[in-house]
Amino acid sequence: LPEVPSALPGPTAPMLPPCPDSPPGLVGRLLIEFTSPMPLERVQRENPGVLMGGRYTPPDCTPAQTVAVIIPFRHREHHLRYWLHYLHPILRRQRLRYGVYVINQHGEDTFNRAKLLNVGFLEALKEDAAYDCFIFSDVDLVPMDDRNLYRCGDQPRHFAIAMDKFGFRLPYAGYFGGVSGLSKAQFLKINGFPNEYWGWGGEDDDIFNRISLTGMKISRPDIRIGRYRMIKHDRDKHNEPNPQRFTKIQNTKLTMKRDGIGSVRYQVLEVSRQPLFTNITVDIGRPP
Ligand code: UDH
Repeated sequence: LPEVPSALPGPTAPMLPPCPDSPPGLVGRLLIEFTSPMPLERVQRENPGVLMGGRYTPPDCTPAQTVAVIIPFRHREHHLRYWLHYLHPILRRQRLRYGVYVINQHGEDTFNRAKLLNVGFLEALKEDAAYDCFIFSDVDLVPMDDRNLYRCGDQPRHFAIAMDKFGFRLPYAGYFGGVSGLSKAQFLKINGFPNEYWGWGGEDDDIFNRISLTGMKISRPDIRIGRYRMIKHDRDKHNEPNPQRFTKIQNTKLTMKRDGIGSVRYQVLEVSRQPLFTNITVDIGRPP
């Protein structure tokens, strides 16, 4: 007699085994460079398995999590093409069920990275309530090793711990910038990210404070695995260093209760599903 499965698979969902903790097809250290031209058509051609809006589900296993990758964005199309070129194949090899959300700040007022990330959290959940892990990634950071798994764990995760621009080391012990990941529950526990850091700097330290103040600890990969290349660029217009950042990060304990995911105000201007990502253009206002 043929072996009969103990539970019969439904008509639409074939029964797949859980995805393995250590995906078998990883290659380890990767060669990352940003000199060859990277037309979007090429990136699309090379990633046929990615569905409209930048969604992917492994064909051969059922992942434990559904991951929303959130990218804060304005005027970095050139960087985004490299990011998509390198990250889609990596995330696929990591056997993730994921979607990529580019949160594009409308207009030319001062940039606000952390507020855009809050918007990304809420808008991704509107697209798919199944998201339970959120990876927040700058558009110019590409991991040099695919063993750096873009998943969430029992503590907030910092991925970009050894960037080339910092000599492949942490710049300081409490650094939480570049690429980080929080489960939905961890994100809500810290009331999300601050909305009141306009311009460059400090918001990642505020997030670090929120995590410490709620009794959580940062988890990090091995220093040999958490290596990143950053695409070299000049300082953007309208993202000048924020002179208030030093005093603001002294006050996280007071501000985090009122300023966060519970108080974010914005207006979505456009949601557009592209072949390799979902673009959400948003008006987040301007500094007071
Ligand atoms: N970002 C944009 N557009 C902007 C500003 C920021 O998309 O106009 C996003 C982007 O995802 C970027 C992230 O926000 O990766 C962080 O901003 P950043 O790259 O400016 O910050 P970083 O600390 O660089 O990487 C600071 C300026 C470095 C100048 C170096 C001159 N040699």
